[in-house]
Amino acid sequence: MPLEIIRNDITKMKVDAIVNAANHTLLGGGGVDGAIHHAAGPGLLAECRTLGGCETGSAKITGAYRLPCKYVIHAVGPRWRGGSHGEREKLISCYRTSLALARENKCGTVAFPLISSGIYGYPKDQALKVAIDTISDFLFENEMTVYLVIFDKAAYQISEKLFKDIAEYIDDNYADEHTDSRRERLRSLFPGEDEISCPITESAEMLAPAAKAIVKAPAASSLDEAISMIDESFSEMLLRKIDERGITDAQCYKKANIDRKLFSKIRSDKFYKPSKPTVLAFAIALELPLSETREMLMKAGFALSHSNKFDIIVEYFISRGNYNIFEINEALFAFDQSLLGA
Ligand code: AR6
Repeated sequence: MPLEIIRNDITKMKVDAIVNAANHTLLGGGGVDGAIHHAAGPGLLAECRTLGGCETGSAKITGAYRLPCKYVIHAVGPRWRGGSHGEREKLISCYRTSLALARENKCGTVAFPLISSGIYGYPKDQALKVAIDTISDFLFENEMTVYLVIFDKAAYQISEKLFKDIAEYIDDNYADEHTDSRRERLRSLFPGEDEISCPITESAEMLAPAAKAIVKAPAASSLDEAISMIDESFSEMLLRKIDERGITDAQCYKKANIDRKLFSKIRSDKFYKPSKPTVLAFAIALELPLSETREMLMKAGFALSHSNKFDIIVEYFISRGNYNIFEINEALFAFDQSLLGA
């Protein structure tokens, strides 16, 4: 997945480069800077002494010594002084300069801490938004896997209002699920159909992609005939929708935060069986309304269920026409759910 938000200690990351939240002297300090120098050993400080410091908003690269990565990119974030002193521009510039350095040094994988959000006091929710927006802009133009490493859960906060709204939406929908009759649930599974022509078991939601076709299809006289009636596959629907939207494959998989290799696999295998988060990532990238999202899920053997928070959160965003995958992932992370994408 090109941008992945994970909880970890950045000094443990086995990537090509990790980014350090340094100060302008580049001679070490507290926070993640202290942890990186401690883990790398004295060789790192010796190399840093030769660099002559670094301006705020910029970055410099060194070797990684005893760390399990190849390079350390030392970025100097702004100190928060109320927000009207160019802090945002300087923070954006930190991420851009670091990513450009990583690209120049042919790094395929890079891990960032949430720069400036600790000792430098940048409000964590705003620091997170700058990080996600700037990294995702870069990934639209460049092939790289970037990890945003969150050390403490409190550092990763969606706004209180959004959290409350989603929590209410989850509550309401769990309640709906428990008062729904089985028939109503089936109706929501097959919208627009008054009668379902043959008995379906409770596990219908989990049936294979062709379930809907099989439920509706006239009886086939032979197995061959039944197989020939197979519905459009997930991969076929995806490619059709990309054409209908008039976008390129790359625009679609980048927006879905899916890596190019996985997309190629899906493209070349008509019967590729994706995971549910992958299907949803494409549905979001294609900005499908709920009905088509359900159809695409069905083709891969899944359904949007009201018995888990992951589905309800994704549904919350789609039903509001918010197709920003990074915002959705922030919310999923805040509710301890797995993220969309590969
Ligand atoms: N792995 C990942 N993230 C971490 C780790 C870790 N091991 N340790 C802390 N964080 P900070 P700043 C998170 O204070 O705000 C230094 O003294 C932490 O929770 O390290 O840019 C420098 O020399 C926070 O979210 O950096 C500068 O003087 C984020 O990393 C000054 O601090 C950044 O917190 C820079 O302050």
